[in-house]
Amino acid sequence: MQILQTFFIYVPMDKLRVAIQKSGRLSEKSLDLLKESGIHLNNGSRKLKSLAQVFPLEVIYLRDDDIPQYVEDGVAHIGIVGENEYAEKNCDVELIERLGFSRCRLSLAIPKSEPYNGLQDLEGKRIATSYPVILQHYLDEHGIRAEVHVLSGSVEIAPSIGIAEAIFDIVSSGSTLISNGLKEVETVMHSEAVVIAHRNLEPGLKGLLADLLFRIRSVQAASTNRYILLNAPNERLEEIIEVIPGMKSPTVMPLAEKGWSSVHSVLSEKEFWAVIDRLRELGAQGILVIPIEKMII
Ligand code: PRT
Ligand code: ZN
Repeated sequence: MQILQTFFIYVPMDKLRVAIQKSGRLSEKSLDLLKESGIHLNNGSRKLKSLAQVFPLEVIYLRDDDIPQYVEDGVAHIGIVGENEYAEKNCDVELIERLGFSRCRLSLAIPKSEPYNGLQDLEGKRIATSYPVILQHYLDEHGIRAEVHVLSGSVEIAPSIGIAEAIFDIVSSGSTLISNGLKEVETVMHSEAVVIAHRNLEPGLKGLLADLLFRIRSVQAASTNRYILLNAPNERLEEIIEVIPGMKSPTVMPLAEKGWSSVHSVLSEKEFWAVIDRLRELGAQGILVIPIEKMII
């Protein structure tokens, strides 16, 4: 008697491993972005890692400073970090998407009372920073020789305690500089949260990354666009359509009242007020503006 044996070969499905900041300015927005992209994680309270429920993805929580190296090594396939951290660590990873949140800049600042006539004033000075690589690169590029003094935190107090004449640090609202008696003299780089990826992802992981990016872009497009509905007098319809061209072209439907149409379209947040003013000039009435949840382009 022949015994038929069936072998089940278990092939583990690829999971995209995403590194996000464990706790800090990037954490909440990074998690929100995943959530809005339909990625729900199955342990609410943050642990070292969590698994997504429907999408094959796993999140590992790390200090932001460590994320570029983990992505370069392939321990994480992608990561969400500040562009400043990506530039400072100078790891061999690919920047694949700018996310538009956690915006800040990296600037040089000196005591408010000091005169400033240009970068040459920093020649031979001590500059305190947590970003020595970006700073040194900038100084070299501009032919300035200064002493870079590396501090891991509280950089803004360096001039007042006499360990540096200038600082190079993250600035957002500028209030930290002001409250430490400093003034911003040069903006060296602008930064926002970015997605970085390992350079040699296998095809399966690349496919998952493409799916994730598609979702992220849909969320981002939705957040920067609004759905607009208005009533337009028919004699100005062509001009109104020119002002709000929409994704393909606006939807135009006749109103019950003769001589009027209802126009539906999509409007970018950037041009929002200028367009609304123009529409009112053209006789549009009953303008409604509605947030969009997802935008599949
Ligand atoms: O613990 P871990 O190492 O993970 O976190 P971290 O303490 O190194 O970083 P975190 O959470 O403070 O910041 C994470 C990222 O957020 C940074 O790398 C930036 O990309 C971005 N970001 C955006 C900022 C700020 N805005 C910001 N304002 N990071 C820091 N600041 C600090 C800055 O260091 C300075 O002390 O806020 C102060 C300046 O703010 P203003 O508003 O007073 O100008
Ligand atoms: Zn950090």
